[in-house]
Amino acid sequence: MIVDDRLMGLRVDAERFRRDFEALSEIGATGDGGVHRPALGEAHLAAREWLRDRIVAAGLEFRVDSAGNHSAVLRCGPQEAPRLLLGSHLDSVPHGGRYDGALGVLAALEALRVVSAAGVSLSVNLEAIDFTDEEGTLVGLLGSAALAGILQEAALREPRGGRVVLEEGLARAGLTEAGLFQAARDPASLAAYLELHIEQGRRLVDAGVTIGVVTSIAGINSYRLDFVGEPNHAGTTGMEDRRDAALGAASFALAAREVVMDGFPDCVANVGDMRFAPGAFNIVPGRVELALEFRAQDRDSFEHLERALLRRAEEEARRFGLGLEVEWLGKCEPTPTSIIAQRAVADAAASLGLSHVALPTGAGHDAQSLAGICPIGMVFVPSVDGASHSPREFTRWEDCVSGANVLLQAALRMAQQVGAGAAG
Ligand code: HGY
Ligand code: MN
Ligand code: MN
Repeated sequence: MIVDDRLMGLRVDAERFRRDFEALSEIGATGDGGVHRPALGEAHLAAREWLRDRIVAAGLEFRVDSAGNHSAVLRCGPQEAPRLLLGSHLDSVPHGGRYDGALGVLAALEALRVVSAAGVSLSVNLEAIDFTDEEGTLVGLLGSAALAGILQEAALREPRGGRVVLEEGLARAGLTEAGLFQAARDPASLAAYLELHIEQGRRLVDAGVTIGVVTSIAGINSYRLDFVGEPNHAGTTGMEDRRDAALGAASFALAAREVVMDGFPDCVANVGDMRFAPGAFNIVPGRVELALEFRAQDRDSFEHLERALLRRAEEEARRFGLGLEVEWLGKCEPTPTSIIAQRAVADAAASLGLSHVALPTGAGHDAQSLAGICPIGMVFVPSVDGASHSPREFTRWEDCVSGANVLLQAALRMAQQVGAGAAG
């Protein structure tokens, strides 16, 4: 992939990029190096306001769609040319890290500023985007699914974060459920989507490699499992007479790990929350609501693991004389990235003299939503210790700058592909 010399020489302004990153990391900061910016909460909305100010200050066109996705647009191509999207998400998990999502949004903004300042013309227009609720505080991949036109009504009926949190968040942000379904883009208007993200694992750091060329993104499936027993007096009910919902939930959490370790070595399962009801020291739990999520890189394992886990939940409930209520909360399928995007990322890394390796990711990303309507690609940079979704999340700044330069150079290669009519 030859990119003309002027474009080959473009680099991000590392100091400006760093100033943005440090300023953004202060919004929702938890004081221990992390951030707490759950989607459409006060801190997240403040981060979006800050982003809007940076977009306007850069002289870029600011846009918000009816799913709340915030964008900067640079019209560096013909009026009717498709948009090449670069982006990620500003929302975080509760008490998460300051790199997850934020790094990709700021690198996208920086890429547009560099191309704008260079005054170059491309065969595409560029858009830097911050997607709403990537993390699933509300639904998960909400803004990107809305933009891709794949958001399902069912996903809003029993969202992962619960109806109340969703309704409050939409109201706080001035969004409506109906509006979510009006954010879909015409696939012909999108040239491709590229995202810079921290790896959130330890493959790159263990291998001493700077850039990850993402080949596939894990499928994620979520269920709420309610183990139903009988509340009773914790002091006067004999141990044999109890229908203790906690026993079923606890034994299932252990069993889920066993199912994966024994039969699905490339998959993961997580019991991320358990809510006890009535929930008091002196009451035998009558009900335990358990949050189950599991992930796989291929559809076959994804389907078999789902059946194996649900079957085991039934067995553990029966074992303790409990009922089981199963609520499916939605999924996104295992998603390969586009070969042309992988090539553009690898070529960009090589042109910058950066070590790089192809790898799958166990984390979910907005790119999954867009895979059905345009070519998608992801650039990873190393996570020290593999830590993420935690204040311990850390990536060396020089790796952040390298990743942003790879994103920029990969975008220029993809733009050229579109111009040559190859990125179909
Ligand atoms: O959960 C994930 O994999 C992503 O960080 N949203
Ligand atoms: Mn993320
Ligand atoms: Mn995340």
